[in-house]
Formats: sequence, structure tokens, C-alpha cells
Amino acid sequence: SGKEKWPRGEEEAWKEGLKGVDSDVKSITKSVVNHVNTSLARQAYNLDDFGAYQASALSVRDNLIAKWNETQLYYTKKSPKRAYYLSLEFLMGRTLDNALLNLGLKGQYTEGIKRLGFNMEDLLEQERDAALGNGGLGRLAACYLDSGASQELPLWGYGLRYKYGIFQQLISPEGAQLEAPDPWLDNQNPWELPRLDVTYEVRFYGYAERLNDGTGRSVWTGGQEVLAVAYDVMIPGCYTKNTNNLRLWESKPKRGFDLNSFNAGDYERAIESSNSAAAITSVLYPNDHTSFGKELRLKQQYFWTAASLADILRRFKNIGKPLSAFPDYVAIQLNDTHPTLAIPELMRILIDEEETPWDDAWNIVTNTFFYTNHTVLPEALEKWPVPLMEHLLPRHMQIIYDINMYFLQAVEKKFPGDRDRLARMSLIEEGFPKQVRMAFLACIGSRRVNGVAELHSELVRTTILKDFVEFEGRSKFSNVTNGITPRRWLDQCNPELSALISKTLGLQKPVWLKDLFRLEGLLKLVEDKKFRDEWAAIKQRNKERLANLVKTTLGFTVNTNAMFDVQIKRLHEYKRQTLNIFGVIYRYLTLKKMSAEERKKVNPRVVFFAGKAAPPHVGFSFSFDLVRRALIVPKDYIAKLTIRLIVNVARVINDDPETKDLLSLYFLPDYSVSLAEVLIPASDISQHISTAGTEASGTSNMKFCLNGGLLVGTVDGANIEIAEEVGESNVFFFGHLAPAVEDLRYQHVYHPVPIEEKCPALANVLNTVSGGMFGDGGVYDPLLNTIRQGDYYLLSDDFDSYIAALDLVDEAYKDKDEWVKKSIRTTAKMGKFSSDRAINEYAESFWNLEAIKVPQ
Ligand code: GPK
Repeated sequence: SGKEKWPRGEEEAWKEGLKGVDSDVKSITKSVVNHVNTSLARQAYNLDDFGAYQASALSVRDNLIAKWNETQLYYTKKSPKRAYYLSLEFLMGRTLDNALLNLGLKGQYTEGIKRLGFNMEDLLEQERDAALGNGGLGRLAACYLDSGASQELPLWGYGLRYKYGIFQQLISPEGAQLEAPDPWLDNQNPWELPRLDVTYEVRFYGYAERLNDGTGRSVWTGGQEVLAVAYDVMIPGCYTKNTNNLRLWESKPKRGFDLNSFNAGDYERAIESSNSAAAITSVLYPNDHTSFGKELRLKQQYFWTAASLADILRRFKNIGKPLSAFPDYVAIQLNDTHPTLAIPELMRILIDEEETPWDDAWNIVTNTFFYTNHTVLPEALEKWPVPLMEHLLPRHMQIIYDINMYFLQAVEKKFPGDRDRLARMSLIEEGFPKQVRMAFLACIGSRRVNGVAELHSELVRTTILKDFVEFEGRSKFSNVTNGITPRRWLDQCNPELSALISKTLGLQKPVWLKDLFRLEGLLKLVEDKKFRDEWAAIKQRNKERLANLVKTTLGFTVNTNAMFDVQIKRLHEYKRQTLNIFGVIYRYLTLKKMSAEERKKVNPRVVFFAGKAAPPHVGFSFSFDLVRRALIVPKDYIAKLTIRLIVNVARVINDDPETKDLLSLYFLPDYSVSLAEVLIPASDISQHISTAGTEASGTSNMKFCLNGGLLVGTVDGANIEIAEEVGESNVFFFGHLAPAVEDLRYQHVYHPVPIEEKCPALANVLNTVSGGMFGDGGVYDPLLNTIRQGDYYLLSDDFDSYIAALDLVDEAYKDKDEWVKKSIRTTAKMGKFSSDRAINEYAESFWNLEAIKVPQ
């Protein structure tokens, strides 16, 4: 709007301003130098790498802003249906390299930077990761934004601008994880645009009074009011003008001080309330797969959903359509249950503010929202205590009760007299206190519900949401298998392989990166010896790059002639890093028993671990563990102990002159997106070894395969679909299958067999640990006991087949040529796992969203 007429004179000058930086090297150096002199107020003589990075980032940002402006203007003009991805986590990593590649300007900027006396590689290293997420769920959101823009979809992200991202992990010499804050904004963030003019007021606490005028309306007053301020992060598509937006909210006090308190002379209280407003977006909760009733977390969730919905509604209203058309113009994807409050919030706005009748409002809501579930682990399913909800969000609690009442009436109608069913399906779980079941609310308030891999989606249908499938019909519950962006996870992190692929396929770069099935063209080169040698040489150089990083950061010399075996992910019992470390100990003990002659035949192996464990107590909740295993050991404590064990095993075996060339082990601290970008291209095999049925999908498995690494894995999550694509002969599967798990657990409880009998190899490993080979054995008792008693994650059931799978890996690795063939075949079959495919599935089958290309 207002675009038809130029608002000012000098039309040419205004148009010039829209363009961004020209793509020739001369214009680029000019723009960078300009930023050094003006934006940074520095000069050549006092410019360090960090300053040069900042100036380059600002220059690239000028390009992004130009495209972003045009994109938003074009979207506004065309008013298409839009989709919004609501996620409490966006694990973006670094931006500069990604932006340069998506803009197609990497070469020019690298050259320009060189002419200015700097090295692009060094500048890229200056950038801090934007680590506003815990793990897979947050990284998935980031991949989907990249794909949304690359596929030219009108898709925005909404999240929180945490002042502190995921904690920085330090490892003490004893192997203890220490947590330090991540003040990622301290050095300024060139990738965000503060929108101080885009603000909304968000209310907490207070009173909700039903009007009882037959309209169902309430009036919500009093309490605390907080301001949400928008910060926009530009999301460039790959080789397209389309540049989408990620809008992150920052909280701040509505006034500098709470004037009421201030007038009353209570200065301290006034400051406190201003502090508490800012506290809302101060820190990302480091809890992954856990839910607990912390008030501040609930405040984050409401603050974010309320601001986002207000913003979405304002944009919708600009189109001038009636509210009944809302679902024709807006689709909102709920990334897990964290944004579920958006459902009662939209009800509140429609009923209380827009005076929409209940049924019409519910109709709008249930055609707008879509819910993705990311886990079936019971401890991860969010529940909020009713008293807390009533206190913080009194109006929403009323609405949830009303939704529940209408819902249970409908259930009763379909299943008359089935009281158990009503209790099972109620949004309110009985107990002390009562709790709101967020997954159920998300389910009934959404048009479609999906899991993130075939097996997981089936488990959602048959376990946690079984009753809802029976009530609402199966067609509402579907699957969208996760994907990863090949831009970051191949082109950016493995430039040599990317170049080889482009050359070999005879395709210009963006073509296969935006149509990943083209990788199948590599299959015909499997028998080409020269190609295989190039392929293997690149893997070798990537291993050396990783070894270099370990050398410079930790001081260790890694044996790059060994097979690289990698497990990198959050530490969790269900992911079974324990199985891996026990396997390493088993291998070590086996090596020690061998003669020198026998050892010569052994395939040398280097094992890498990285990952963060939830800080203790932050995620600890009494209910589940006690009930499940009659143990009073916080799960977090087990994860931390696992790190301690890995570090202490490393200390012993890396120091053993008899074996260290054949087996060594590293725990790399402070796992991050940027570290993953170095680890993944260097891996020969990676481990994805969760108890069957527990890992919803996994996405790093896809990243490893895309980079020609093979998998050792259980028949779980997306491992299954990867094997379907690449063929089972190219995956090292082991372990019990998902349908067997329930029964095995039952056996553990009711017919326990001593571990010495059931799995002597594992028993021996556990005894070695208790015996003190890796320092005070007693320290590890709580961890070892989880296996000796109950063994909920079935290590004793899977250990023997795990070891057998690793033996097969050794066997296969001996034939290097055959191994490289497997590696090529694996990469070639990764087309399905592009996040472009996944985002298009959401767009087509859920959102009814069409691409809209911004004209060049
Ligand atoms: C699932 F429930 C959760 C969670 O709290 N955090 C998280 O990262 C992960 N996830 C799953 O564990 C992965 O299997 C999956 O690939 C990923 O979400 C993305 O769907």
C-alpha cells in the first residue's frame, strides 16, 4: 500500500536504494570498506578479523535487506495465504557463510575480502552461533525456514529472542559438565533488525470475569502488562529473491517502571517489576524431552504466542476480509506443544474482543492450527498445573474448561457411558494438583496432527493419541518425515564434496541443491575408480580438518588413518550413549587380551562423542522416575554421569601405549551447529542407537548419510526410512524391534534374569567400571544400577547384537573400495531427506499454501 505513487521526489535515487550491493568484486570491497569506516567507525590500521567479519556481515546484510524489503512488499501486494511456524527454538548456527552461499556471492566476497588483506575462512570463524535451541527440534525449525524461503513459500517463523542461548558446556578434568551462560548478543548481532515500532502488550495474572450476557464473553483485567518488541531475522532462499522473515520477540516493561509502585514510594519493587518483564526472554530453557511446571516457562509460552497471534491478526486484518476467512489466509504450525496456548488465545481474541460466537470461533481455530508431535516419551509430554494456569492466565483457563466441556460432551455422545474413556481423554488430568494436558489440547484444536517419521507417526496413532484416533478418525493423523537442508548440510559444511558433485553431475550448483533427487545421478559413477578415489580423498581431507580442530582446541593428536566413528546428540538415557561407551570398553578389553600379532589385523578406530546434558534439577520432576523404576535418581544426573564416564575412559585408553593406535576416544566439549559442520563430513560411521520406538526421527542420521557416512543404528525413527532408500546392505542395523520393547520391559520387571546370565559380555564391562579401571567405580553406581535394575532402555537385550554390528563394520571397512561404493550409494539416495520435500508436504497437504515467486 502507498507504493503506487512515489512519496517523494528523486525517484531514481529511491530506486537505486532498493538494490543492495552490486555483485562485482569492486562494489563489494567498496561496500565493506564503507561499513568499516561508517558503521564501525574504524579504519584499515586498527581492523582485526572480528571487525572485518562485522563489516562483511553488514555488507551482506545490505543485500538481504534489499531482497527482504521487496519480498515483503510483494507478499503484501499479492496477499496470498501465509503460513507461520511457531517454535520456541530456532537453532540457527552461523549466518554469514549460509547467506553468501544462498545469495550466490561466496566467490565474489571471498575474493573481495582477500583483496582487502583478509582471509574469508578466518572471518567466518569469528561469528558466534545463534544457538536458540536445544537439539533436533530447534534445528529442524531452522532447516524448515531455509527450505521455506528456497521453495518461495510465504512462510514466517515466530520465536523468542533469548538474551542467552543454550548454555556453554565446559568439561572439567574430572569429566564433570559445567554450564556457563551464552551471552551471544554481547558483540552485537548484525543479522537482526530491531523493529521498535512493532510492539504489543501482553497481560498476565489479573481477573477474568464472565459477562454472563449469553455471549460467552469475559473481561480480563488487572495483573501485569508487558511489552513485546519485534526483532526480524532475514531468511534468504537459495538462489531466489525470496527472503523470508523470522520474527523474534523481546520482552520489556511496559513503562520504564511500574508507576503505581513508584508513586507509592516503593522504589525497590518498581525496579523488580521492570526486571521481571525483561526476565521473560532472558534465557532459553535447556530442557529437552522434559516438561516441568516452572512459571517463567509458562510465561514465555504465553508471551510469545500472544504477541505472535496479535501480529498475525493485524496482518490479516490489513487484507480487509471477514474473520471467517481467517483460515483461508493463515495456517499456523505448532512445533510441539510449546505454542499450544495459541489455541485458547485465539479463542479469547475471537470471543472477547471480536465478539464471535463460540462455535464460529472454534471453527476458525480448528481450521487454522496444525500440530507436530516430536516424541512419545511420557516425560516430555507437557502438562501445566491448573492452579498455576488459573493464576497466570485466568481467562485461558476458563476457555480450556469450556473447550473440555464441549469436547467431552461429544465423546460421551459417540461412546455413551464409557467413563474410563472420558477420564483418559479429558484435557484435565485428575490429581494433586490437576493438570492441563497440552498435547490433547493441541490435538483437538488442530486440523491435522503429525509425527516426524513413519514409525513415530504410527506410534502416535496407536499409543499417546489412540483414543483421539478412535474419536476423530484416522485421516486427521498423518506423517511428515523430517528433512534437512542440503544447503547447510552439504554445500556449506562440505564444499569439496559439493563441488565434486556439481562437476560430476554436470549441473550448476543450485540445481541439485534444490532438487536433491538428482543425487541419484551419482549411482552410475560407483564403478568409476577415479571418481571413487576423489570421493575417498575428500573424506580423508575432512578427517584431517577435524583432526586439526581437535589439535588446536584440545591439543590432542588424532590418528587420521583410523576409522572415524561419531555419536553427537543431546545426552539422554534413551539415546543410549551408554551402549556406545560400554562398547568402547568392551573393545578395549578385547584388544588388551590379544597378542601383538592379532592386534596387527585390527582396524584402528577413533570414537568421537559430543553433546550436552540437561543441567541437574532444571528438568527434574519427581513423578515419572519414581513411579517407573522406584529409583530416586534424577535422569539428568545419569546423563551427566555418562559424560564423566566417557571422559575417564578416554583418559585411560588414550594413554595406553599397547592399544592407543588402535582405539582412541574423544569427548568434544560444547557441541554446536558449527561443530557438527566439521564432525559430520569427517565421519566414516555414525551411531543412532536409541531403544526401538524412542527416537521419533533423528535428523543427524540424514546429515551423516548425505555426506557419505554410513549408519550403525537401531530399527528406529528415520533410520528405517534411510535404510529403505539406501538398501539394508548399506546400513548396520542391530537390536530388538519396536513391537518387542513393551514385552521385554515387562519381562525385566516380572521375570528378571541376572545380567551375568543374560549378557555376560555387558556384565563384565559393568564390573570393570565398578572395579575402578576408570577411576572410583562407586561414582558410577547410579548409572550402572539403571542397567542392573530394570534396564528400562534394554541395554542388556541389545548389547550382543550391537557388538556384532560393530564387528560387521570392521569387516566391511577392510575392503576400502567396497566401502567407498557404499558411501557413494548412500549419498546418492538421500533425495527424500531434503527439507524441501518435507516443507512442500506441509505446504501442500496441510496448509494449502502456494509458492509465490518474487519477480527478479
Ligand atoms: C523431540 F520431544 C522432543 C524434544 O523435546 N526435543 C527434540 O529435539 C527431537 N526432539 C526428536 O528427539 C528427534 O527424534 C527428532 O528428529 C527431532 O525432535 C525433530 O523432529
